[in-house]
Amino acid sequence: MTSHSDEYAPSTAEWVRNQVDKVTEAGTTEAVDIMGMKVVLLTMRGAKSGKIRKVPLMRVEHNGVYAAVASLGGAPKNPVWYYNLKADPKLTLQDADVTKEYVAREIESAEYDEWWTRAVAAYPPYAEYQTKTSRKIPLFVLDPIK
Ligand code: F42
Repeated sequence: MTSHSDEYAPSTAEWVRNQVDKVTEAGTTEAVDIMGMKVVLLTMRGAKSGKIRKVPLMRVEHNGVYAAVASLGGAPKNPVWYYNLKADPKLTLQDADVTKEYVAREIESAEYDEWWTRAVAAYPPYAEYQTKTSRKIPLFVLDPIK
C-alpha cells in the first residue's frame, strides 16, 4: 500500500505547473485554455510516491461523465499519470469552479470508439496525435461518485 503523504508534488513540466498554478490562484479552470479549448484539472494519488499529483487535461464531458485522454501529444509512451489511475482510480476533477469526486475506469472497444469521437470533437488535435504513434491512446471514463 502506498504511504499517503498529502504533499503536492508539482509536474516536472513547467508549462503545466504554470497552468496548474493559474487555476489554483483563480479558483477556476476557466483561467486557462489550450488554443481556446477548455481544460479540466484532475487531482490524483502518485502510484509510487503516494503524493498528490495535479494533472490538467482537455475537457471531454457528456451528461456529467468525463473522459481522461492519455495522449501526451502522441508520444510513444503513456503519460505517467496513466499508471497513477490504474493503481488508484479515485480522483477529483475540477471543471470551472466545481470540484467533484470520480472513479476512473479504462475503456475499450465500442465504448472507446464512442468516447474517442467525443474527445476529438472537444479537441481535434487528438486525432492527429493518434496518427503519430502506434500506441493506442488510452481512454478512461470518469464516473461521478454518488
Ligand atoms: N496531457 C494529456 O495526456 N492529455 C491531455 O489532454 C492534456 C491536456 C492538457 C491541458 C493543459 C495542460 O496544462 C496540460 C495538459 N496535458 C495533457 C499535460 C498533462 O497535464 C501532463 O503534464 C502530461 O500528460 C504528462 O503527464 P505525466 O504524469 O507524465 O507528467 C510528468 C511530466 C510528471 O509530472 N512526471 C513526474 C516526474 O517526476 O517525472 C512523475 C509524475 C507522477 O505521477 N509520478 C508517480 C508518483 O508516484 O508520484 C509515479 C508513477 C509511476 O508509476 O512511476
